[in-house]
Amino acid sequence: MKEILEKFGLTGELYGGFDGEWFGNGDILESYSPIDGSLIGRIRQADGDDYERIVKSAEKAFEVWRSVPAPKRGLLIRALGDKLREHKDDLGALVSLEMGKIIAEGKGEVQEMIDICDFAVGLSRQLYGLTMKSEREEHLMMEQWHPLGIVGTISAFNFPVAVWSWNIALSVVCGNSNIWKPSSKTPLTAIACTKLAEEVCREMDVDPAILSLLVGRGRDVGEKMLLDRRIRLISATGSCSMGYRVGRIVGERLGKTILELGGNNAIIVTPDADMEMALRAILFGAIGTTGQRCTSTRRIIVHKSIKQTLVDRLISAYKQVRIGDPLDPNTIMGPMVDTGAVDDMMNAIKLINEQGGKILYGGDHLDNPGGCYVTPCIAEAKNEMQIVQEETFAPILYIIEYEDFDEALRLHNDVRQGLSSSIFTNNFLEAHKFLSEAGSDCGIANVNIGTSGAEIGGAFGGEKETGGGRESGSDSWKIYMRRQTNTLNFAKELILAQGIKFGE
Ligand code: UN1
Repeated sequence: MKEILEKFGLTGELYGGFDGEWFGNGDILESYSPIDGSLIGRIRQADGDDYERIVKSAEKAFEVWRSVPAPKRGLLIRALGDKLREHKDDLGALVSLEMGKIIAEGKGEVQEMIDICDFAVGLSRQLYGLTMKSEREEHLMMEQWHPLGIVGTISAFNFPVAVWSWNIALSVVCGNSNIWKPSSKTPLTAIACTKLAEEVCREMDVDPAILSLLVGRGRDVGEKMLLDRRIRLISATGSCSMGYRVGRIVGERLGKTILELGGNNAIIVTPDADMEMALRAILFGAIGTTGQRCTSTRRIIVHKSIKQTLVDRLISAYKQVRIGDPLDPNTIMGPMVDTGAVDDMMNAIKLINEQGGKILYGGDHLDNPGGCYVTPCIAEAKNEMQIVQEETFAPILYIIEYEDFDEALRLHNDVRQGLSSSIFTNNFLEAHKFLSEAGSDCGIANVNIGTSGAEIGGAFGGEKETGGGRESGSDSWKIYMRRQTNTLNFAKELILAQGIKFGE
């Protein structure tokens, strides 16, 4: 453990503020590893005055950065991608150490960072606008995409490094300055990433304030970010209740938002499914990251005729899950992020029983050091149960049965969230219906692939209470820029649109 921390210089008292220099005048934040509950870091957080300093530095850096040609901005992200390649294993291990996901997933998360960097480098030469035919003679219409200003990223503990990269890799090539407020549960991984970004900026002679860091209390600095008109876009990942607040406060000042909120993701398993493949996908979706992905599989909507077989096979697979130290490559499921998360899971299990559900497997709190280990849970449930309607950020999987396909689709969409979804079927008609406008209402809909583990090339995000934001691939970059429509007159007279004659 010590070794990993030393590799990133994360020893002694650290500072949570960065604008080219490291500083902080707020309270101390302590970081504990969920592996055994040990203290792994002490950080002097940024306070309200520090916040002001960071915003001023970001504003100054933006004035220079916005005029650097985009393909040159791309070179910085190429160098960041290379730096991440070099540190993939160490950073992956640090993610495991601080938030508890297994090392394979920790490294996978860093790989997502590398992938989005590659994507953004190509993008830096493709920030295209359109040209339009003008209705007036000798006129040209076109649109340009300009940098926005300062972008704030508020990230959650579960993807403590990748969410930052999905935002900043695009935002930096789009020409913006960035301020990152990470989860208070994962400050060390944020400091490590910012140090790597600092090195890259220095090597390339770029003001590191374009990648500033703000480790601080939500009610001090987080609140200020939301209210601050100088922050043009807030990209926030977290719970739906957090998203309602962010959306309301930023919306009141007509700022832009990307909201990546809760999911309640289901897999429909039909009688025509490849059972083997479905089982593997369910296992990864429900247990991966100890059920703490926003894309985790929470509901299985299974046809009555195959329900018992699926449940029996799932239970025997769950029995094989090796639970323990996430840094041990043999472990399949690590701890939950903290004891508060375990309490939430135990409370949900109580509610499942009270609301008429039935625990079929697991859901126990294990007596390991640190107190963050549980057994994954399978429960028989009804879709309309209150607890099923909520996102419990834990490895709890609800089994819900259906009789006809339309009922399966209705149950599938009958939740307030709309992030990810999937169907396992080899029936062409069912697969297409699922992807049609009358099918899944989620931002992500898959066939014969689980709900989690999306590639960076697609736009990532969801509908309804998931918030409607999109980040990562496709044309998600557009929200990090402002669109300008230009009309150029090369006629020798002034011609008004709509054929208006004025004062002639
Ligand atoms: C999240 O849980 O916040 O699709 C993001 C996935 C990952 C991203 C998860 N690529 O599971």
